[in-house]
Amino acid sequence: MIIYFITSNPHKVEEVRELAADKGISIRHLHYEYPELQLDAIEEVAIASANHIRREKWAEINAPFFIEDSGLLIHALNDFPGPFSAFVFRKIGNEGILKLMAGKEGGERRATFKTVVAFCRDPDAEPSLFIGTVEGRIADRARGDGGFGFDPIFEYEGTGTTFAEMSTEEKNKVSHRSRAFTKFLNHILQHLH
Ligand code: ITT
Repeated sequence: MIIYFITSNPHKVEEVRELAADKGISIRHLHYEYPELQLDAIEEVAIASANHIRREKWAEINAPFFIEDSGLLIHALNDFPGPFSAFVFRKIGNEGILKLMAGKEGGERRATFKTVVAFCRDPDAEPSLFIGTVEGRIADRARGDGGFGFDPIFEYEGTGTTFAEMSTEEKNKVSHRSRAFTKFLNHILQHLH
């Protein structure tokens, strides 16, 4: 069975391909920049995006597909940027986040990374969701050359290293994305493969 991953972000594809290969599932990437609505929760954005693609592009894709929406939730900022993560990253980047966190110490720097996978199996059904989170803290400064996005400022709570200081394989052992995709890929293996 062919399953399409619709995203404009090649880093996501690299991480997910490794996870899927480990389970013997092959993923086909379709590069498509869909309009992302600004809604209050990452889950709502994922559902709205999947439904938009289902309505507009099913005839073209004609196969099961998934998208995923991810975000960084900083507890001291009332879980900002959350569903606005892509916009905030584009506008102020990691340096801007570090400025917003100036003067915040210890537990005040706690943050959660979250991934919501929305899977559409057929053209008439609402998407199914698979969610993964990982806890960490916002580093005092950006560290590491790997990964993408907020990785240089997100310290994984288990080791204190940032995601950008890890290889893709190491990040995939603990990340929000790998936790969401492990649930999703197990679902595929059990029900569809
Ligand atoms: P899509 O086409 O899949 O939507 P995107 O890069 O816009 O690609 P998101 O909206 O899910 O993806 O991402 C929101 C922001 O969070 C964006 O700036 C990403 O770079 C960043 N991000 C997502 N996952 C991340 C991760 O694992 N590590 C660091 N930053 C991440």
